[in-house]
Amino acid sequence: MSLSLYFHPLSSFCQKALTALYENDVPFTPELIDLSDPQSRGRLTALWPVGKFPLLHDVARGRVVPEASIIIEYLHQHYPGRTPLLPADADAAREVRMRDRFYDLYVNTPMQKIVTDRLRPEGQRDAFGVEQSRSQLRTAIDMIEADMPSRTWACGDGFSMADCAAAPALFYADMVEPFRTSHPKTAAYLARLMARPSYARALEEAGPYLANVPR
Ligand SMILES: N[C@@H](CCC(=O)N[C@@H](CS)C(=O)NCC(=O)O)C(=O)O
Repeated sequence: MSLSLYFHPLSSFCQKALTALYENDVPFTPELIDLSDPQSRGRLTALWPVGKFPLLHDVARGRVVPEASIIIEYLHQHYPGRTPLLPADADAAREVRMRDRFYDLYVNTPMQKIVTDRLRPEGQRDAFGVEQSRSQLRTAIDMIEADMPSRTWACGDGFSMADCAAAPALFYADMVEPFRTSHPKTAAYLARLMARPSYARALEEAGPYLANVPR
């Protein structure tokens, strides 16, 4: 098999890449990385010293592809399937990329800040940064709520890269800054994402690890 994905099932950015792979039934070898184990982490940093996952290794093409969005662009180009995760039309594709950035930068990133701060030792937490992230997350969720009534998926009727980004970002955002009661349209969108077989599979595989999310 040509493709290997270095990942952990609990990671939101890894779930984003997994959703894209599952959406088009792209075969790959799963390389599960435990970042707390130096040897396991070393398998990732040997290919990508930055040490962040997901990381795709295409052995046949001799390509190491980091960054979830870039992985999805790569899959779209070299391993296309029934769901075009980027539209052919350039304007529509730019809209997908914009919403993908929105979910990464203004939902996933602040959500991660809130979660990872809980892992810091007592006395080294960043209360100011966490409050900023909460505020950013609330603004983003308000924007999604205002936007969603007119759409099934992030950019309209077609499931795209932006939905791959939205699914794990919103799933974990709801754990740290619950919105299901206050933001019904966003909650309904998250329910659609969770019912989508590709994300449902990624979430099911994360199931055994979900208790490790710090609360
Ligand atoms: N910009 C990267 C972010 C990837 C990322 O932050 N991954 C997290 C897991 S969700 C990670 O590798 N964390 C490990 C670390 O920071 O040491 C992407 O879009 O793929």
